[in-house]
Amino acid sequence: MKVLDYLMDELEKYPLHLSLIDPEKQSPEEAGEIAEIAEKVGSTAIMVGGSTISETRLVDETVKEIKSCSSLPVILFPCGVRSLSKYADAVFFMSLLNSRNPRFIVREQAEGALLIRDLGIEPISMGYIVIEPGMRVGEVGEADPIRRNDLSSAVKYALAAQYFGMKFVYLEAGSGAKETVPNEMIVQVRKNIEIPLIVGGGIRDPSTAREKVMAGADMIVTGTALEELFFERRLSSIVKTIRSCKRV
Ligand code: 1GP
Repeated sequence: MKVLDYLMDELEKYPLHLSLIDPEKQSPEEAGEIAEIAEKVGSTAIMVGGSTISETRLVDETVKEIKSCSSLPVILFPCGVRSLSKYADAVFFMSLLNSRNPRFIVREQAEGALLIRDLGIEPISMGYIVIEPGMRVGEVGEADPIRRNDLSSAVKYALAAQYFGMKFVYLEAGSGAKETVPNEMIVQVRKNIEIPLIVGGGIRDPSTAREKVMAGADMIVTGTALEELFFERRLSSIVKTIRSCKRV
């Protein structure tokens, strides 16, 4: 089954949680252990990526270890061609729509397109929109982050993603952000698009995750929360909370 079909089927049942693992933040073996726990507590897929990956080998080793410890699909969340691993099931083929640099909108993607085809990784098209504060990904991706009160720009970019035929929209506040994507922004974007909405950046507890889902997020990404010691109980409670929310 294609990963996109799997995600869409799961979305029919409840809002989803995706676990983001940055290969540069732990050893491949530790990444495998995190993935095993993520699967145990009900996360739907493992995303692998980070803003500064320079070594494909590290991504390969991390993905291989994750695959050996968990049966969840591994979806690459690439910052560029070097983040592509032949061992992954799929790749978010993403365009950083509010970047100032064409490299992050389409050029790096063009560089990777043949490789993705030849390696047989499933591309899943996604519009990626960076919201203030944007953090490291906002800097590296040369984004003009959307201001937290600029709801109409968020809606315009999200609708543009839909009109481009992208499968998902991702509103990203940046990894480790103190301020998450504003709930009202999620409400407005949800009201104006028909494709699933992913929200991430700074979500580390069940009540924040619940707010985002109640505002209209279909999928919640957490990364930093998985890097903490003894994260299992907290992750389990985040995932349970997300799954128990009634969709808007
Ligand atoms: C970053 O949105 C993700 O791309 C996850 O952010 O690390 O803050 O969970 P956190």
